[in-house]
Amino acid sequence: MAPGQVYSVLAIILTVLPSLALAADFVVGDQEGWTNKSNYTTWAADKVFRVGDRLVFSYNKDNHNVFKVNGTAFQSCEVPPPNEALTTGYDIIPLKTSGKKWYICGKPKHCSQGQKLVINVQEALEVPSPSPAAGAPSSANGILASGYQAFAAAIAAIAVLVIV
Ligand SMILES: [Cu+2]
Repeated sequence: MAPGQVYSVLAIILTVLPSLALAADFVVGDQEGWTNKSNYTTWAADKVFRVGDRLVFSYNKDNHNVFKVNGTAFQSCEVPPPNEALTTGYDIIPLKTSGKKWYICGKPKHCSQGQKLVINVQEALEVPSPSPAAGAPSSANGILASGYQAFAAAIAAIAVLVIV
C-alpha cells in the first residue's frame, strides 16, 4: 500500500472511530417504552447520557406523545401547545448539548402519573486526560486535545502495524 493510501485509511479511521465508540441510543423505558405505567426516574438513574447520544421514545401514538419542556413545566406538568408535540410513536431525539433536559407526555394526567423524564446530559466522552496536576498549565481544551492526539497516535500506530 502506498504511503498516500495509508494516510487516507488513517484519516477515515480517525474520523469515524470517535462517533462509533461513543454514541449510544437509549430506548426510554427499555422494552416497556414510553407509558404512564412506568417510572422514568428509576429508568434514568443508572444511565449516563452524553452529547451525541440519542433518546428513542417508543410508544402507542394513540395513547401518548412527547413534549420537550423546561424545568418549571416539568415540575407542574404544564403541557405546551399541541403543535410542539412529537407524535410519531417512535421519536428519536439527538442530545446535542449538555445539561438538563425534560420531557413529558401531554395526554391528560399522564405526566402527573409519572410519564415524565428528566436527564442530565454530560459532555461527549473524551479520552482520559492527564491529571491536571501532572502537566504544565494548560486550558481544558488543550488537555482534551492533547489527550485525543495521544489516542489518535496510538490508533495510527496500530493501524500501520496492521496495514504494513
Ligand atoms: Cu402518555
